Amino acid sequence: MNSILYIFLPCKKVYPIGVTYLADFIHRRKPEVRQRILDLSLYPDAQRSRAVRDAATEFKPDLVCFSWRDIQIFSPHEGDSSLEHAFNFYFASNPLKRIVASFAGLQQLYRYYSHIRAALSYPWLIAKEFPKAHIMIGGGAFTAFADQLIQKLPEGTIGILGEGEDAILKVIEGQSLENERYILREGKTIRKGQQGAPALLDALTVDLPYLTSIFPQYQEYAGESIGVQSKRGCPYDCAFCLYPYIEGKRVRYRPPSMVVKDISQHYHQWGARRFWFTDAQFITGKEAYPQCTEILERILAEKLEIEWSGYIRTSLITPEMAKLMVRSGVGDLEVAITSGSQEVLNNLHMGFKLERLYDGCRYLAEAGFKGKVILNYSLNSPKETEESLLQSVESYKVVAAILGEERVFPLMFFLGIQPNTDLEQRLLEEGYLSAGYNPLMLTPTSIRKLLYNPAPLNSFIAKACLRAWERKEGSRDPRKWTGSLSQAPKESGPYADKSLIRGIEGNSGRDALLSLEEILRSRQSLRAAKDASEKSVPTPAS
Ligand code: B12
Ligand code: SF4
Repeated sequence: MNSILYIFLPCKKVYPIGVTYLADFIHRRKPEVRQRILDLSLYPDAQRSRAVRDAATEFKPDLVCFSWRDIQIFSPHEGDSSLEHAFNFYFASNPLKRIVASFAGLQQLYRYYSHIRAALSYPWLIAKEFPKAHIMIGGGAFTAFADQLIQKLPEGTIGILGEGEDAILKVIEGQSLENERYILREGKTIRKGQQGAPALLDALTVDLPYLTSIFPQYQEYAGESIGVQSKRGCPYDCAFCLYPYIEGKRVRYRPPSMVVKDISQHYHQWGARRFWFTDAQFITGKEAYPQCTEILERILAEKLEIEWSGYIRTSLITPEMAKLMVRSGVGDLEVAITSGSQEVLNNLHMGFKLERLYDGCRYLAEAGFKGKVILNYSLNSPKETEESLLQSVESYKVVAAILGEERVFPLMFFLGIQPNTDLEQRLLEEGYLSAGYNPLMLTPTSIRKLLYNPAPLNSFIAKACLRAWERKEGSRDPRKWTGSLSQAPKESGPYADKSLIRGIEGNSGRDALLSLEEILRSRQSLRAAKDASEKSVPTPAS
């Protein structure tokens, strides 16, 4: 095989880092292979089929590699209006609101299914109109839902779970895929492979001039946050998280010099100033300190005036790391505190102590951190009680006291149940989910289950959220954004995940937590009053 066309399936605009790494890897091993990248997100819906057809006609690929990043539409967080509609539909006391929400929900369901149908139509277009081309597919969304999606793809499509470098190389060299995580449908039979030793990342660095030549749409990403991967794998076990399933538990590091070379090339050649470490976790543990430290030191030494972010375990930030982070341009951070109760955290196997998380925030504050912190709470996790909910409210107050209230934005990020996670397994065992359920099939009942917020705490958590969202509707937080948020052009939004901005702009998460506190306290006083009156009623024995 001598030519590969990579097609990044449409999603909200985000730099298609996965396909750039794949194309770069193949180019280093097989420079004679012609390659092209087509990013469908940059076309309006109606022009996408045509863009696929034109690219395939002109480029005549032997292999078409589809990259499917996102499927999720019903996001479990308040930055996405679907959560609000779902809560209104299930919990609003005003019937009119329920009706309005049901229409909005139907529209969203329609968009969700159309999005999946459209994404599937492009591999079918290739299979029908270019039958000689081989088809492969991979990416985060494909990995998450491979069992379901492979059934809907043309027969013979080679699906790859997780990283794809070695698998694509093997396909173009005509080698067996037995040691790769492939999935393939032959009629009604599904064949799967197990990955042998995962690739080491010691030689991975992007040849930017080459990439520029095969990705003519790159200019669209000039002002956007560019993804850079510094390691693969996460050793933790957080019950709801799919990342170790996608990337593996063993952490593989890229040499810091190569990571910073990537950043520096994008900085000097494309003018990029904002970067996102796409690692499942930037600081995976104490073993990662030398690599993380060297990356940040090199950013400083090369005088790269950038702003960067990524998923960071605040509990692992030391005073030295905090100083380096701030000096090298750390921007806004998203911190998954999840709960203010250590017991709830332990039950989810989160592997950190709240006290260490607070310490990390303290070190950041002492180092002069000026960004925003989005504090994700997954209220109503297993083992949640009224008391633990109050501890979550307290934990927000602690972080706000350390970093300053104007910097801390709690966000209600309910647990979304994902396939192949420990949480899914537990809920199947408990009978909350039924065996063989289809995670892509959304109905009012399944959405209610998959946005994990079970009884008995569900109704007043929903009430607190709805109360807060209602109050903030149309209103904007008067405070000016700082850090990355103020520097980006208005229409594109600064933070890499734009949907989250909606949640933090009105700081409705803070309101939701405070409303929850109010509701819980009034329940407590009602209970206390009831207990007191019961005690004061004379009984025959007294
Ligand atoms: C970093 C990250 C983000 C960052 C991105 C920042 C940036 N500027 O890039 C932020 C925080 C913004 C983000 C946001 C979201 N994300 Co995100 N994100 C990730 C994360 C952790 C890494 C993705 C990444 O870039 N990896 C590094 C690159 C190199 O890997 P890659 O792109 O996956 O490509 C490799 C393989 O997938 C494979 N591959 C890719 N394509 C192909 C094609 C072929 C043919 C083959 C063979 C292989 C192959 O090979 C590549 C190289 O090895 C993943 C989880 C994970 N650990 O993978 C989730 C993940 C991709 N995100 C996910 C989602 C849902 C989202 C959101 C939609 C969440 C939301 N509801 O708001 C948003 C919106 C994204 C958007 N389009 O704007 C889901 C997607 C699965 C799903 N349910 O659809 C994931 C898998 C997390 C999860 N829930 O499990 N995300
Ligand atoms: S939530 Fe973060 S630390 Fe936990 S397993 Fe997932 S990536 Fe790792």
